[in-house]
Amino acid sequence: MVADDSPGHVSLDPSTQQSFDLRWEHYLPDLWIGLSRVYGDRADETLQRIRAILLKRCAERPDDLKRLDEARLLEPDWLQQPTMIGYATYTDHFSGTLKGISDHLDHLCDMGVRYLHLMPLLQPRQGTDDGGYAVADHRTIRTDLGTMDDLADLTATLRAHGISLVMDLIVNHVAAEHEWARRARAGQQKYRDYFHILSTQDEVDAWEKNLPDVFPDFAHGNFTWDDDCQGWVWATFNEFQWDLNWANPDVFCEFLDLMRVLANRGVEVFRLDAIAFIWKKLGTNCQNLPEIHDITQSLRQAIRIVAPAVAFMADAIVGPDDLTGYFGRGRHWGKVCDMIYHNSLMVQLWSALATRDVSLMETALSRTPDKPSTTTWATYARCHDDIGWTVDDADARKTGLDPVAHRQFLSDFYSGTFPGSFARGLVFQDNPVTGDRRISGSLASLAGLESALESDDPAGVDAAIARIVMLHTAILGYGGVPLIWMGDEVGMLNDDWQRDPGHADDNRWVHRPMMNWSMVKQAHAEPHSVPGRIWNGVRRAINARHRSPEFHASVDTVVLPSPHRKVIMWGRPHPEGRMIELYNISEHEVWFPMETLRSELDDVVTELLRGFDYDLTPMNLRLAPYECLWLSDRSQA
Ligand code: OTU
Repeated sequence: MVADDSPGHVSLDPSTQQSFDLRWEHYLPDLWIGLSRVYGDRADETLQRIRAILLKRCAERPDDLKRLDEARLLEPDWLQQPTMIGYATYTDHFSGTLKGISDHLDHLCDMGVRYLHLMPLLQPRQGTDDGGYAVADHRTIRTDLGTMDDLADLTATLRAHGISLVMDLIVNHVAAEHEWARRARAGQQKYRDYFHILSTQDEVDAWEKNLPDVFPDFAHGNFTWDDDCQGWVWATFNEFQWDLNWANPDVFCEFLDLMRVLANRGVEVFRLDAIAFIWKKLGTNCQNLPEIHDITQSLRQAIRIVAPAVAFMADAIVGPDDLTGYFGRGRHWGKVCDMIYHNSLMVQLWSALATRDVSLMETALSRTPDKPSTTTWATYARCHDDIGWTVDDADARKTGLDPVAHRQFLSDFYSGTFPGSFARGLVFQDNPVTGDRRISGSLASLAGLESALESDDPAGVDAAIARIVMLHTAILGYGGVPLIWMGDEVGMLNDDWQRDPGHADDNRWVHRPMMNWSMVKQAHAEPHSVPGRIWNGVRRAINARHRSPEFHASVDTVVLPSPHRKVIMWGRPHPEGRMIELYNISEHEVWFPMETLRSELDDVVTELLRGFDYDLTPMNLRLAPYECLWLSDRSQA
C-alpha cells in the first residue's frame, strides 16, 4: 500500500481542528527547516503532502489516544520518571501471540514495567528474516502473532496498566520481497527511486572504499547484484535487506504515514532501527551524516502535531561524538530523539567485570555526552543483539591499555577462551579485516552462571548471581529507562539455538530463548533458588527506584573519580537529595575510604536499596564482593 497523501477535504470536529491548527503552527518552523535542508526545491510540495497525511490520520485518531495526547502534553517528562522500567522481548517467545501478553501482565507488573518493547511485529519476508528486521509488508502484523486489531486491543490493555508499547520502525531498509522492491524489480522508476541502485562495478567500488562491513559473515560488502534491476542494490546488512533512499521525499511520506497508522493503534514509542545508516554520501562511511538529524527532526515534529503522546528512541550504536547528534546537537537540540541506547555503559560494565578494574570505565563514562534535560538514556546490560566492543582507542590508551589488545581480550574472555574466564559466550561476526569479534550470549551465561552450575561450584554460583544482580542494579541506578531483556530477570542461560534451522547460522539466537515460565514460578515459590535470588535482587533495585525521585532523568549521572580501582562511583546531584552510588565490580571484599563520601554528602545518609541509614563518620566502608550501594542524603522525614 502506498501512503495516501492526496489533498481532499477532511472534516475534523472543532476541537480536533483547533488542536491541529495550534500544533501545526507551533511545530511548523522546525518541521520546515529539516525538510528544506534535505529536500530543497521538493520541500514545498512535500510539506503539502505531509499536511494531507496528517489531517487524514488526525481524523482517525481514537478518542482514548487523543486523551493520552492531552495527558502527555501536561506530563512531558513521562519517559524520564524514576518509575519508567523497560522490558524487551520477542512476542512469540514470551507469550505466543499478542493476545497472549494479557496472560502475563502480572509478571510485567511485578517488575513495575511501564515500557514494553516488542521485537519487530510487522510481517517479515519468508525464511531468514534477521529476527523480523526484514519487513515485507508494513501494513500487516506478523500473521502468527495476530492482527492490527489485536495490536490495538493490546495497547489499550497495556495503557490501562500504565505500560507504553514500543515498536520498531525499521527505517534503513525493507525486505527484498517488499512491494516497493518488487515494483522496483518490475522496472517502475518511481520505486527504483526508493532504493539505491548502482549500474557499474566502478560505482560500487567508489562507495565501498569508505564503507565498513556490518555483517561480514552473512553478507560481505554493502551491495548485491540484482538481475531484474540490472544493477547493484545497496544492502548494508543482509542481501535481502535493501537500503531505502531517504533523499527521496516519497520514502519520508511513506514512513510518516506508517507511523501515523501505528500510533493510531496505540504505539507510543518508535525505536528507529539502524538510524545511523539512512543517509549516504560518497567519500564518507555513510554513517551519522547530518541529514539524518534533519530528517528525524521533521518526522518528530510532524508526529507531534497529530500524536503528541508519541516518543522516538534511536538505535544508534555509535561513538560519543556522534551520539549527541541523535539527542540533537546545535540547531537540533531537543528536537529529535527522546531516548538513545547507552551502549558505552553496557560495554564498560562487561569490560570492568572482566578486568576487575574501573579505570577504563571511569574514563569512557566521563565522556558520556550531555543530553538535553528533556531526554533520557536507555540503559541495558543485554539486548537482542550481540555485544560489539566499542572501546574508544584514545580512552584505552589513556588508561594504559592497548586498544586492539583489550578488545581481543574482551572477545577471548567472553567467548570463554581466556584462562580463568567465568563467561560462556560465542563469537559473532569474526571480522579478519578489523580484528573485531563481537559476542553473543545470555546475560547469565556471560556473567558466569552457566559455567558455575555445570562445574557444581556453589561459590561460583554465588558470584555469578551477585554479578547478575549488580548488572541490573547498575542499569537501574544509572538513571534513564533500564531495559531488562526477557529471561534475564530469572537468569536464563544460553539457549540451544541451532535446533531451529532458520536460526542456525545466526548465533544471536543463543540469547533469544523461549521464556521459561517455570523458572518464574520457581523464583516466586523458592526465594533461595537461583532464579529466586536473581529475581529478588533485581526487584529490590526496581522497588528502590520506584521510591526515589533522585532518579529523574532530567538530572545526569556524573562519574566521580574513585579512590579504589575496583569500585565505580557515580553521583546524581538531584535537588531533592544528592546521591552517590558505589559498585564493587570484583569478587573481592573492598575497604572504601569514607572521606570521599563525606565531601559529597551529609553525614547521615540512607542506602536506598536496603533502606538502612548509614553513618559516614568511620574511616572505611566495607563493600562485599559485587556489592552495590545507593546512598542518598535526601531527608527521609
Ligand atoms: C539493528 O542493529 C538491530 O538491532 C539488529 O537486530 C538488526 O540485525 C540490524 O539493525 C538490521 O536491521 O548494526 O549489528 O547503529 O548498527 O543496532 C547490528 C546501531 C546493527 C545499529 C545496530 C544494528
